[in-house]
Amino acid sequence: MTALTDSPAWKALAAHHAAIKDVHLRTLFAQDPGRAERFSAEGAGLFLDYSKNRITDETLKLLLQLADERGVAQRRDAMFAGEKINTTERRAVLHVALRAPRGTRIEVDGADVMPEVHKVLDAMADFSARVRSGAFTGHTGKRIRNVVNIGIGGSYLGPEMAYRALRPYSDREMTFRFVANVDGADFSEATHDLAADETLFIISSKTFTTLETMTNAATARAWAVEKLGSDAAIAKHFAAVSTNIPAVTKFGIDPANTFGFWDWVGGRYSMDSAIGLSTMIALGPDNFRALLAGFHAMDEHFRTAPPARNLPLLLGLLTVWYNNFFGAQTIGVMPYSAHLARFPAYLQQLQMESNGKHVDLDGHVVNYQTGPIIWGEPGTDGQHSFYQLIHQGTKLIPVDMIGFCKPLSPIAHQHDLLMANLFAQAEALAFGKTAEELKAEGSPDFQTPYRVTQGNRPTNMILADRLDPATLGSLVSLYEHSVFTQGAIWAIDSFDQWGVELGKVLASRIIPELAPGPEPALRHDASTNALIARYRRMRG
Ligand code: G6Q
Repeated sequence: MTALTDSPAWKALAAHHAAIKDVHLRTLFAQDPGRAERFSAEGAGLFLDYSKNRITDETLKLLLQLADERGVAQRRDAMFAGEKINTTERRAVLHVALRAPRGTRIEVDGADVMPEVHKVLDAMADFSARVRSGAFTGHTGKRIRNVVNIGIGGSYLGPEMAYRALRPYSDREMTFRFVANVDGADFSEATHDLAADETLFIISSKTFTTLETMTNAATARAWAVEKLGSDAAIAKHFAAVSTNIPAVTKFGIDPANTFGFWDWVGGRYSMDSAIGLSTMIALGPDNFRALLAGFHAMDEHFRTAPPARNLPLLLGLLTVWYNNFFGAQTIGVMPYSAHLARFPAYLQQLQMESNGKHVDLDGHVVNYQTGPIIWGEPGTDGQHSFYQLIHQGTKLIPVDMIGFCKPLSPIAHQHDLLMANLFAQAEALAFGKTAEELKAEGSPDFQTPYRVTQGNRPTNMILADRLDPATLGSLVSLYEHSVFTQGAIWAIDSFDQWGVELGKVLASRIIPELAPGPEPALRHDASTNALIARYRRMRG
């Protein structure tokens, strides 16, 4: 394949960018009142208005041509067919199988994976139902009222995000906590008010070797045994989710409480696998299946919708447009929903671990920018903090805004205020306020330069009916496939994460050097040596 920057569409986009980079959204809207209708698309319960982007019909045509030239559709079909598109790990990438309905056939190495997927889902449903009904009891015969998920990264961010997002659908009689950090404070804070005889720990770890999770799992075991007075309590207070069943068995967790998944599920793509066990216990099996159905609806949309109306494809291509042609380094994601407080953090891993790569699939260092930095906070909170920089700073920050037409909260009258702010921010970012407008409004002259808001700041507006399980599934899948689209354009492996390995290796070298006793000979750089020595001194 031609190098990305030499491809005809890329070159045409570069020339096109030079021609339209200074054109204001005010001009684009004035010249083309039909653009709001034309630059919007709908699918799997989500509506996307992308008209407030710095694009024309020509931009869209060239971006779609780029997707075509780079074989995005072929790579997508290879993923859905179970081909080993994660080439650096020689693995299939099949999170789409986790939410495919019964009866679908998806093969990896000639074997249909779907019967196993549904077997695990059924086992999770049975276990969840027993925990929720009180049929599953703890060591002293009491029902389980607290669930603590112990896991980190992909084995944490999804479950926590989903629980917070869908709390109104959860069993309010139960408490759900999430422990990720190896900082003992995380475990202490999560458990300080919990009764051990009513608490279930779910150890969520694909590998069952991760330092943080194994350390917290050992702490949880000691906590439970100490409070319940017997090793036998482990069988009644621990469940596990892993691909490494021998390690789970060695830890002492009852095989009946153990749920598997497969190497073709990447950690950051695993919230809809058994890693979602805490989600299923919180919401109940039916709501979890609705979540999966939402994921699947967007998968089908991505697989079958025509390119010009394909939401994940469009979102991915717009990211490439700003990242590579406008030089935007970051993208803000602002959900106008307090329930989606952890959604930006979830997307941060999804996007940055997937597309933070500097080598292409052929092993060559790339000569173009890859994955942007993702960050965000719920609106309206962010408006009273960092939005100033987006409105009037010197950096271009494209923003995705997410809103829901119906509230989840019973305090429904506040919802119009929330939505008014959502629409107002997108309007202000796009159109700003000119000196003339300020003057006409009577703004004092001396303030005018400071009050001018340039506008021309792009946004995508994603609207849905209501934040329910299916909508959350669809929303996550939208971003998964947007990330996929970007990775396919940049010809990188979006499914490995070699960059996180080095730090892990170095930490394991330093751990024994911090052990109590005489200071060992340190052979790091001068800075690291001095920091270790200072820590040992100050720790006492
Ligand atoms: C995700 C990453 C990473 C992983 C954690 C936890 O794609 O691989 O975030 O999920 O390191 O790993 P385990 O589930 O194996 O404990």
